[in-house]
Amino acid sequence: MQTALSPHEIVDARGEFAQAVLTGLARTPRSIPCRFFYDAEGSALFEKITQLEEYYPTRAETALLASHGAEIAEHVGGGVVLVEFGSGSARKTSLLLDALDEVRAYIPIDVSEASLAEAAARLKARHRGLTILPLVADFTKTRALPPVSGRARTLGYFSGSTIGNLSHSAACAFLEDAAHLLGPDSVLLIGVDLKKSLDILLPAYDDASGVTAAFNLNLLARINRELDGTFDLERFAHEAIYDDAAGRMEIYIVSLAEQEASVLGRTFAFGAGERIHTENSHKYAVAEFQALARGANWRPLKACTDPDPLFSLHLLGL
Ligand code: SAH
Ligand code: AVI
Repeated sequence: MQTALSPHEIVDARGEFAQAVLTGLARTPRSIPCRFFYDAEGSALFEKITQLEEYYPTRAETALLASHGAEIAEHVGGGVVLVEFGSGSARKTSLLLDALDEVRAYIPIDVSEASLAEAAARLKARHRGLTILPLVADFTKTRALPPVSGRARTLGYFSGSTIGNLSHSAACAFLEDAAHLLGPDSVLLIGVDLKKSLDILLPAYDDASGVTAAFNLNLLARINRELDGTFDLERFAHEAIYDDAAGRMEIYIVSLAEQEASVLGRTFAFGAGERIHTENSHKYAVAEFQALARGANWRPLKACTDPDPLFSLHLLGL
């Protein structure tokens, strides 16, 4: 198993982060792509989010996998290669691995090298004999998978409603690319968060103990650590709002005062109340997501939701 980045890749990754931050802070309105949340610290904070009382998606998807795993496995058949996009801690994946009959190989794809290494070690111990081929990569740009000997059907798994962090057009492009990556006859299982009341949504993205705020503000801390940033974290705050027309949660970092901060020697001025947009989290009704999938040439095979309903699991075929 090889997950360590080469020195060149480390320079490239830092260069990509630097470029995204410098261009994102220079544009109006300011924004930085949410995939940069996930350094080792950000991945650990996301893990804490998944355990919060207010953050229902992880609990709801886990319950759906526990109750529908056998049915999903029956649909998919035995001997598959399992490819997971944005695998993170891959805790839910164990439920899928338990349900599936004979998994030829498991290929987790994630930008967080720390998450991949930790998850691979845990799954290796928990699922003896499982071949794990981790890929440190951006799942929107992955065009080839590590080779697995012999022909096998591929099952893609995109959990946690991470697809909701993409715009509708980026989600559609992702689904089209995934069809090519996974190959003919593949199936795709996607966890998708549902539209719901603000009483539930807002606390899920602005919890009482401030873990989501720390997760969001870690982006500034990461800039300070990796890009010689001078952000004073005490003078910025977390903001989470729901945009009804767009059907999404929007996450911002708000400047609490008129101030300046520099990144790699470049200085940026912030007015009091000025925001940096750091994340969108789109919510989809079941039929809305099925229409998006059809638009990307995937056929909805099955969809299930929990009784509340809070969350959905979609099985798509080609
Ligand atoms: N699937 C897990 C983790 C969700 S958090 C769960 O449901 O709990 C989102 C994960 O996707 C993180 O591990 C993050 O590092 C990864 N990620 C985000 N954007 C990515 C991208 N563009 N390419 C690859 N991984 C990405
Ligand atoms: C990973 N992703 C699906 C999470 C979400 O719910 O959009 C990230 C997150 N942002 C704030 N809390 C959780």
